[in-house]
Amino acid sequence: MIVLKLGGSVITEKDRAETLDGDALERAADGIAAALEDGREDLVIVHGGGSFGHHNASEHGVSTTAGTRDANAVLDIHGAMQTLNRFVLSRLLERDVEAVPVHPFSAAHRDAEGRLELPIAQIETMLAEGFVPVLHGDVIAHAGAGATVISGDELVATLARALEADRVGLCSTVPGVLDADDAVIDRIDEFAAVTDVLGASDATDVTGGMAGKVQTLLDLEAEASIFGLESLDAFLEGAEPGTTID
Ligand code: IP8
Repeated sequence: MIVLKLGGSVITEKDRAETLDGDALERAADGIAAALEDGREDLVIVHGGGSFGHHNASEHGVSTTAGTRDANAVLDIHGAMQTLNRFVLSRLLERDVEAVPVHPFSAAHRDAEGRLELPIAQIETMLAEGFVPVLHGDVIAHAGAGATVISGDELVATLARALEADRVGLCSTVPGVLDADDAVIDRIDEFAAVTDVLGASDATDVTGGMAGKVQTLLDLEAEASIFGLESLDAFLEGAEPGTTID
């Protein structure tokens, strides 16, 4: 099975609040629909926030570690992510992909150590029944902190482990992890080999930085790829576009 993340910056116009990149989302939806038509492989999709969610979170001072106990703030952030999720679902449904929402706020929480607890039986049942679950970065209850942000990347890592994914794909705004000359690095199998270009990995860097993404993906059993939208079809067909991390 495959866990695929559609980066928020890929499917939205990052510089304009709550604006979809309609063309990019349609292209991604076309690729997903074509891949599922060709040969059914279980697929779980996660999307990020881009111009949805992030500005609401920062207005309310909420991050992955700083929480809120204001229900209005929670609804603001969650509502923006739900809106984006509806757009993603509708583009998939238009193409006969049996996409259904899983809203992390209603399904998951963080424990007092900040660890993500995401029950997986619901998602497994959806997959077994032929649905394509679509999760998203969100705000979730956090023991001792109110509610904090959960990034799509964290969800991807947790899902890949719990569902024993065969492959993980991060569809990003860049064609892969770039070296000092802006060339795509084909393969990364240890972090030490890329510290020069990525800088040291910071454990708190979970919402976007490439160093954090690479470190998170290196820790997974499954082989992972970071690639641009132009390579989504190739990834779904089984190729290894962009940077492969294993
Ligand atoms: O774009 C963040 O998800 P990400 C979601 O994957 C919110 O970091 C609510 C800011």
